[in-house]
Amino acid sequence: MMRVLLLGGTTEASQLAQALHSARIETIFSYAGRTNAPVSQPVTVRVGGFGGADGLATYLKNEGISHVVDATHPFANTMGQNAYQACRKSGLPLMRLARPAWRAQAGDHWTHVPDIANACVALPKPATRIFLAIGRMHVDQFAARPEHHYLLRLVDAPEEPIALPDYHVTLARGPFDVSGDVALMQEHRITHVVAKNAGGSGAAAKIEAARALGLRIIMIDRPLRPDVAEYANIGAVLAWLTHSTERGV
Ligand code: 3Y8
Ligand code: NAP
Repeated sequence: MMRVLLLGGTTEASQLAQALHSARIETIFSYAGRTNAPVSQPVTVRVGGFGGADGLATYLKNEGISHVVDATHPFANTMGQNAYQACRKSGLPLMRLARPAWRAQAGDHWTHVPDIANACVALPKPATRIFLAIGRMHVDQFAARPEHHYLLRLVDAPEEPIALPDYHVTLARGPFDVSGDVALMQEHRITHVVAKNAGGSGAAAKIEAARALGLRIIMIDRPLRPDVAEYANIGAVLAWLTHSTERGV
């Protein structure tokens, strides 16, 4: 009897939940609980951490999970590592639904950095106006560069004060569109964009908008993920699930 744990929090995870529901495959959709009111799903939803890899292994056993799909964001690195450890310990099949990374095109002005701290260092010298579209968690690191004006796009209004002297918050939940992001960057006279290489369509609008406006992008490359079977599309995941069940995994 197939019972899937879908580790979600991305556009593709929500699309997969829809497909699993239509295929009548019993699924539990899991959110970390990072936002106040996450998008609703057509399957059972659970919210909150598991308590590390061991907590997840216990959850898998208690809930009789047969398959785990890691459809979390490419930067949700701890969740990815925990899922790998827990499934290996429990002997359960794990696969990752991951969208290909974005690639610079001719004419783009990208500076690649390995992490947020290096993104701070890569900011230009003269004071200018930066679009920080990397969520709430990492904003305070940019206090190291107080000379700039920052446009912050957040999902929820910040509860604690932002540690930057000069910023503007815009509240929005993606997926975003190019014309909206072009207008936003023109309105705020943005010269540079800081982005994570999330891939996929939900966060791509700002990349295409920056391209259209000829802006520089400081692109944070993805962290390495464990060596797990990885698919880029929903169909492949459904085939993997039904195939691995036929194989009696
Ligand atoms: C809680 C679930 C769906 C999912 C939509 C995708 C697209 C919109 C683009 C920008 C970039 C950013 C951020 C972003 C995008 C999708 C997808 C994606 C980027 C929600 C969601 C949860 C989160 C958590 C949130 C993080 C933050 C990151 C904002 C729901 C809306 C910047 C990543 O305030 C916080 O603490 C926010 C935290 C983790 C990154 C960070 O490090 O701060 N996502 N985003 C998930 C959970 O609880 O498990 O609330 O509905 C999901 C989506 N966010 O169903 O359509 O698929 O990527 N999310 C980044 O890519 O850089 C915004 O503004 O251009
Ligand atoms: P993270 O750093 O990898 O995870 C930190 C902890 O959050 C994990 O150890 C786990 O807690 C819990 N967690 C993460 N994802 C979870 C899930 N789907 N279900 C249950 N618990 C989860 O993750 P993050 O970067 O904070 O991202 C949190 C969520 O936001 C993820 O679902 C991710 O897909 C989504 N998201 C993230 C980004 C991003 O830029 N990071 C962008 C879009 C969406 P325990 O150790 O207690 O189990």
